[in-house]
Amino acid sequence: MAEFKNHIAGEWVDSASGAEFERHNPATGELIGTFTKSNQRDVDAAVKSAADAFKTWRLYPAPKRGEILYRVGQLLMERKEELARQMTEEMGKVLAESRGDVQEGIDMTFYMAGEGRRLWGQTTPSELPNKWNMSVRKPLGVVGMITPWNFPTAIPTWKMMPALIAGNTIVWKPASYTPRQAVRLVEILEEAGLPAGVVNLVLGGGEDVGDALVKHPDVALISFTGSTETGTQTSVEAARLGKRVSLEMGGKNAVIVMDDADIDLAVDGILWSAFGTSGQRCTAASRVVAHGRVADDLVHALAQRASGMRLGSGLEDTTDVGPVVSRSQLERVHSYVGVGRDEGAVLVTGGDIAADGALSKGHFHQPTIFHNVKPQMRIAQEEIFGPVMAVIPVTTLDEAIEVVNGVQYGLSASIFTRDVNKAFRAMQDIYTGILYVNAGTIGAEIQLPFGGTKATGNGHREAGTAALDIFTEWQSIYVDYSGTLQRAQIDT
Ligand code: UN1
Repeated sequence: MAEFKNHIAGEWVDSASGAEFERHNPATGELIGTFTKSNQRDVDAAVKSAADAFKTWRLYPAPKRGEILYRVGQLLMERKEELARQMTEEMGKVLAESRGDVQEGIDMTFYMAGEGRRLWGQTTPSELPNKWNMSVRKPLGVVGMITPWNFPTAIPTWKMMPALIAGNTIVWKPASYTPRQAVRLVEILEEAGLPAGVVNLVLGGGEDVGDALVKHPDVALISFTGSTETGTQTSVEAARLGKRVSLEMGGKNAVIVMDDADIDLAVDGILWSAFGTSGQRCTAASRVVAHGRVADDLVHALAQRASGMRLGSGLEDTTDVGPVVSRSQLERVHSYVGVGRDEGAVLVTGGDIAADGALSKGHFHQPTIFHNVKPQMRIAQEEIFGPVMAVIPVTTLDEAIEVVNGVQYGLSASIFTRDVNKAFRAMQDIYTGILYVNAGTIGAEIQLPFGGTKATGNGHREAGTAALDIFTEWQSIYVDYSGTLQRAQIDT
């Protein structure tokens, strides 16, 4: 029997097939645990449980739903350190960043708990006498959540908390690289008093579980974070069933460094954005668009610092960069070094898989920087999702903005400049969902909308109150208390 199980209708249960999968620590190869491996039958049971729970949860007063979420936030706070350590063991990022991930989950949980006492609609005047007009937010029903491994606590809370506060119920398929962290969050929900069946957890792979969830006719909405390829497929499948889909997908985020920038600050911001989480954030900076007058000096400073970064287990205080999540991801990341070389970019630091001593047990890649990259090269166009960065020299701000916008994605971008006019030009002309001035591309806060343009998303935004637009439908209500038939647009 698997150590970690599904959670359906308030019970921890093995999958219908009894199959299992394992997860290993990406830094050491040690076994994290055995997990039940689900298929369509488990999804069917979980959707049924969520649909049953919806009948009562939707009528539970929203402030009371909020009280449960406050308790969830409290438990997350109490267990922050333990959760962060387990996260680092499971997916590799350094401990300080895992703490940040849990903190982001705490912030989102408290933020949405507060929405339980708002969830505002509108009241408007009516064009007719003795008539009342208002709009209210309604839940959709059963929400299917498909979440990634790079933010195993934060991203699930971005979806779960707004969905719950609005009165939806959930079937959740977490990434199969981070199932333990998902189990931990569901344990906390249960402890906080969330009624049985309101959140159901189904562990397993995308082909078995994700696909069944997307195709299930009783799932009203799919909220997905992952690759553009899978997201697009999800959208096509869901369209056939007329279900709502919210997608957060790839990025190819760029930092502009102008010739008037504070270069030391830019170096700090770029390294943090490119190599934090081993480059495995959707918001990671994988392109630096540098003004020609400062490009060489900037690259020199970046290379010097990057080559001194220490690889290792994220649990060690001395580690700057942890492993990437898996062997296949390591191979994929490394293949881009070959691509960059073949395209004629100049490799200035890194470029290799790191396997000295204890590193041989894990999936480590050196922080890697290419210089003199052309905007159309594959390493400047495709999402690598690892510690590989491309520096593209340009001569003007116009050219820099054109390069930033010249990719299929549009999540995050940043500009380092001391010239307020250039900063405002960038804010006006860069077409991304998130933009930073004099900071890197990562570190979005939970109270503003999160998401991107073009192939990064499909128009929805998570976080902030914008998230409520994903997880609710508007109902417009007209109450006529005149006692006579009043005809709108006719009797006015
Ligand atoms: C992600 O990589 O998918 O803005 C999320 C950031 C974090 C969230 C990243 N707050 O970098």
